Amino acid sequence: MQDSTTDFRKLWSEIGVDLDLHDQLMAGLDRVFTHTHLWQKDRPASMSLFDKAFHDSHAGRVAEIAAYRAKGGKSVGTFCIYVPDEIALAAGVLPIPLCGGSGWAVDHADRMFPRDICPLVRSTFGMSFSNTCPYKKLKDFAVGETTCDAKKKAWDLLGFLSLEIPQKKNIIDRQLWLSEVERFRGEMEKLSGRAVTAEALASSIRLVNNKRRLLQRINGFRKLDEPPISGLDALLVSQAALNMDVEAFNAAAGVLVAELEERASKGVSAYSMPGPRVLFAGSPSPMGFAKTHYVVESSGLRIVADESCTGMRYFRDLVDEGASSLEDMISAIADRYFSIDCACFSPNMERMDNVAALLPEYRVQGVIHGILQYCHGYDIEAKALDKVLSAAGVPSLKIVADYGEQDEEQIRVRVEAFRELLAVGGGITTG
Ligand code: BJ8
Repeated sequence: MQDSTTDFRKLWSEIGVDLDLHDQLMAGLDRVFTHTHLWQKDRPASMSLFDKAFHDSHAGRVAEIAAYRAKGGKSVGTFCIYVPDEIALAAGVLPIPLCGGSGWAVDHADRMFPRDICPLVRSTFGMSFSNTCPYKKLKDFAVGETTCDAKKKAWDLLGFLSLEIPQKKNIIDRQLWLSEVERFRGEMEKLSGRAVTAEALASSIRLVNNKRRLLQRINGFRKLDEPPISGLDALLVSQAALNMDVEAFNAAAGVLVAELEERASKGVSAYSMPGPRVLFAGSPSPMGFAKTHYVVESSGLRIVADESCTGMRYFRDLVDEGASSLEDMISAIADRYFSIDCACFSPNMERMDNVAALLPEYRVQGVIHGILQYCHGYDIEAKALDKVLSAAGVPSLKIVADYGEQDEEQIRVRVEAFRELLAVGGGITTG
């Protein structure tokens, strides 16, 4: 243990990490993880693989990427699930999702960014500015995107490439998006010096599709009366899916699927108490942030589905594997990513339809709008979603949260009142 810890310190130091501040960051992440996840009884044994992935995100995974680069490989930092991993992988470039989930890092963004922007952006850049992000010097390139204002203005300041995500879904928007996907391919080829071939792209499409299929299977178990995996653990799996090497993730997810099958066949539940079934809808919860899930589930509700980018929005749709030419594969990738229903779209009717379909599928009794503070897209869109929910007789509760822990008990009071409302079959919205 001592040796491997020492090795990581050497590596962190070589890649410019501030060791003292990084120790503070890691202590904070460990403490929060223990608080939010390890109170649960009856977790699947194979969740230890994902607990390890959480801790490895600043250690083993960093060493893997450093080793890849030492052999001449390249990597690209990304901040959104619109960036097509399949293309980067086919060019031999490792994508590294860099969205921050650490509350500790948030204040470190203040020297460049205003305070009234979302904690995801502040945490990401707080880690970078404090030199506690081990990926800062391990990335050869960074690609942002024009989703929300906070992000697109950040890329301007930092000089990152920014993919233009259309804000509407008309034919002209799809054409624009296809040209942006092509531009991304060109950038990845330039970075690696390797052309994307049809063979390499077909293989990366299958690999990433398999990851999404495994996530679909894992989350499918949450439809059961007694889900064998909690919402908190399903979130951790989705967070790990974004950080781990794809093949390593698929192997770990396969082990978890086998265990969940067995637990399901024996009726083993992840929950020790009965509780209402709720859907979590809204902003993403990057690795390190699980406050809202923690408060909701430790208050006796069961999150049976996540409609977010750390949930279904990431794995619901696959790339069509039927194409054989490179051009058709790129087009299939553009289509798949264009179907993402982020709140940056206007109007965003696909999201309304997708949520409406989830209600009967997961037998949802209530919806938690999980909104990150200052995430105006999801915050305002909660109103439109509430119309859909009210038509279906499903009540909702909106929780706007930052990454701090100080408001947990205030949130708990509101969640417990919502649980009582669901217990008596109430049908009002408590935004
Ligand atoms: S596709 S949700 S990953 S943009 S939380 S930075 S939206 S203010 S992360 Fe996102 Fe892509 Fe959309 Fe998904 Fe802005 Fe909101 Fe902050 Fe956000």
